[in-house]
Amino acid sequence: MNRALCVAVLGVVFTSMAVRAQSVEGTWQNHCASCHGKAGKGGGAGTRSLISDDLFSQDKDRAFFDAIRNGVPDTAMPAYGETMDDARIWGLVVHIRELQARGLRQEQGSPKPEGGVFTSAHHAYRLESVLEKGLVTPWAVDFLPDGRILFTERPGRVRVFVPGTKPELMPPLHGTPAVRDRGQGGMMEVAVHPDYAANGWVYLAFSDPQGEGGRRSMTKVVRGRIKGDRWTDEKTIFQAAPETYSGSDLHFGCRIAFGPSVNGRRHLYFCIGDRGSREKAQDLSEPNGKVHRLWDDGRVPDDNPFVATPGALKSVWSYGHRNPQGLTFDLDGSLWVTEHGPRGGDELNRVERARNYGWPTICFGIDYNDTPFRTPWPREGEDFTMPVLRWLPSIAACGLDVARGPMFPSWKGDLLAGGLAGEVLERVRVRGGVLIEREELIHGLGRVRDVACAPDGSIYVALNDPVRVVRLVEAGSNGNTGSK
Ligand code: HEC
Ligand SMILES: [Ca+2]
Repeated sequence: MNRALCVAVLGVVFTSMAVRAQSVEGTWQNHCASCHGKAGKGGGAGTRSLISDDLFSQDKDRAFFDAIRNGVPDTAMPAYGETMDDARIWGLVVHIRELQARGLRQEQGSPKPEGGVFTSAHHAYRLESVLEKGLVTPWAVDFLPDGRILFTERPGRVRVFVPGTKPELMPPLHGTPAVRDRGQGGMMEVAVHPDYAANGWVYLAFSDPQGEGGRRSMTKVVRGRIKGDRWTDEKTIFQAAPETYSGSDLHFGCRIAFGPSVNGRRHLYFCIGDRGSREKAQDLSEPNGKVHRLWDDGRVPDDNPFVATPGALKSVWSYGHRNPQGLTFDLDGSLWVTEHGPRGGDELNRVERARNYGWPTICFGIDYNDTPFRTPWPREGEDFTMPVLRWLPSIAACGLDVARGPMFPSWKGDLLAGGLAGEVLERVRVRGGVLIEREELIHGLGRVRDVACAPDGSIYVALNDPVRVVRLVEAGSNGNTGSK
């Protein structure tokens, strides 16, 4: 090798080593901001602003990646594929998404009511207060057919609220299971059986404490009945093996959804997060990072996908999930899950039998310390199901339901997704597995923990910080019936 070439090669090696150690933010400031601007607003060397709705789209992920890697012909945009690895190039796309989200929020603000009325693509709506006090960290909301509303509180309570009465008049049910109230754990999901009128069953999912001082825990599912102010007839539906309990207080997952009736019986689906042990999401012998499926009485269905796989847990329905905290069937019978990504890359996935959703091998996010992870697309030989929608940056997806009507008929069948850190409720329209439309319905009122469509079609939202329960009620249709 001649000296000049050797120096050139070493130069590339050193540059790429230096670039690798850098935060994504640092790379942007050193290599990109001179033309695109610190905040992505453009101006240098003929660049346009990256802050536009058009460019803030997941359809542009690949195009952005390719532009950075290969350059843009006939413009000043250089190719970085020689000096940066693919992971860093993807990290820069993630950084652009963060700049766009910030910039667009500054320009457009949050949905704002006029005279109390919010306008959106197909309906106008008002926000009505349901509860301003009386709850501590409400985690889940569901409805009894007689109009009573069930709330869980993460510290370990279930309350029954009669609309119109004072919040002080909703004492917690006696006899609900003990929980480990630490970190992300506690009393989490409550779900009323769709055939409640006939069977009276209510389901709970929570962090079940075990061991000395109850310091280890794992997601557990039980069902029981509510008689007066008592929780009775409790039966365990799912309890993981003792060795799966851990001291981690992260990623319990913890939502429940019921399948359609099969000859008078129903399947029960529930999700458990990776509990901070990411590799377990790929291990079929572990409950972590899975959507599970049982009969509603806890028995394992004979036709579950892994019943005959040696070592696999028989309840596993799908795997490779990080921390799913939204789970619902839509009106076409598809099951949907929303899950938290790391820094960037929350996902909306259509849950299909036996499929692998990729965590921790791939995801759209980067590491929390702002260093790259890898590209979000499967490589040759990897067989992962990709999300229908990814949130970049993350909203900390939590709570998912479907608009069922009769209120808001033009939203019927649309998914309603909440976000904690994003403080957002979004309406998401997917048809035939394809994302068609999305819009923010509320933003900035608090951390959205759960969303639930009431029997009358109004949409309940449980907020944390500050604690509030509100509902969206129709304020007149704008005459537009839907499909864009
Ligand atoms: C010397 C100026 C210059 C530098 C440095 C530069 N770009 Fe560009 N970039 C451009 C121009 C010019 C375009 C094409 C016009 C446009 O899209 O604004 C472009 C286009 C892009 C696009 C496509 C955007 C679109 O509108 O479709 C992306 C993404 C991009 N650049 C990212 C980066 C990143 C990341 C870096 C740093 C690693 C970088 N650029 C460095 C000038 C530059
Ligand atoms: Ca995934």
